[in-house]
Amino acid sequence: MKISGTKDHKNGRDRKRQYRQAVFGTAVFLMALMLTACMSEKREASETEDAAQETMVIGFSQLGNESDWRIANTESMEDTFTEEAGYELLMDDARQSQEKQIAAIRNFILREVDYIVLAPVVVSGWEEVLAEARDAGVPLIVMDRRVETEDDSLYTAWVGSDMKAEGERAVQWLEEYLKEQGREEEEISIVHIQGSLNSSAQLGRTAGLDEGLAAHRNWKLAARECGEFTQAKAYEVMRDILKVTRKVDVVYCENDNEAFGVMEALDEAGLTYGKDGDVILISFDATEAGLTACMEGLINLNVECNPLHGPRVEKIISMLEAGETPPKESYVEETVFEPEMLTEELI
Ligand code: GYE
Repeated sequence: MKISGTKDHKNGRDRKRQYRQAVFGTAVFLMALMLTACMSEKREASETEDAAQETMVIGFSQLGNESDWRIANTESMEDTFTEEAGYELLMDDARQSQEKQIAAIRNFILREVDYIVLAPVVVSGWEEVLAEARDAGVPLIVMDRRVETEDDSLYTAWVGSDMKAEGERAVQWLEEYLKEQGREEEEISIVHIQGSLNSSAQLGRTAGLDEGLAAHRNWKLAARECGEFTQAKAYEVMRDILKVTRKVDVVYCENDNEAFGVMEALDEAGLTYGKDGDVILISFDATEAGLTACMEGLINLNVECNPLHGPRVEKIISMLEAGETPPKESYVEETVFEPEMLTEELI
């Protein structure tokens, strides 16, 4: 199977290389005329040229900085694509704006980077700019969240988590947990704090819960609000929900930062939560802070979502450089955590 962009990209890189070589060759010729005696300078220039050719330039459009997960994800990219490893990482923080991400991709194309890595803020609206990257011959790797396109030749590969499976794991756990407590017939009032709307993380985790709601007639959706994956926004929406109802059996938070915001609001309202509390708290990500809260019994279930994609992206790039075809989609294996499973060493 032909990998989109790869061949053109190789041609593009070859052209760039030929161009550089031509420029370099002319420079060396002139130098030789002017400084025929100065052989050492020529040698130095040649070494510099070799080093320049070896550096691979990666344009990385990161969607923002909203959560602990995101920070860990950015750090993983920075730790992988280092100068010592032969890379120049050009990172652009789009601050949750798709427009900014599109502008960043266009800028990377203009700068003739070798690869583009995109962590997309939303699933839709990418066709045009992805086609521009493909037509320019720059391979584009989608990381973490997904893009929805009919034409999957618009990107080279994707690596990330199965967010719907994460939601399903949470729902399955809740089902079993309620059964253990003899509450399978009881009316269960669920508050749902969603992540940033139209992101594949939100869509997948929401779809998982929706399936659970459809399958259990006694599960009732008491409220559904967007917490934007942040502690501050989740606190705000949860505080407002608690002004309307205090009958809350479960809060389904789509990430750890939201869970912390929800805890603040529950604390203020005098409601208890977690292992020994009244409200069952479910969260996603399993960041260090999230797992610690889970170990302490404040979060009943933390569904893992692994942010350390740097080495995975690098593996895809290495395969492309070697002329191999990386898998179009790579899913990361993940699990779930309950308080009893966690120790400080594990975290
Ligand atoms: O769960 C959330 C982050 O896309 C999986 O984005 C990622 C999500 C993650 O901000 O914390």
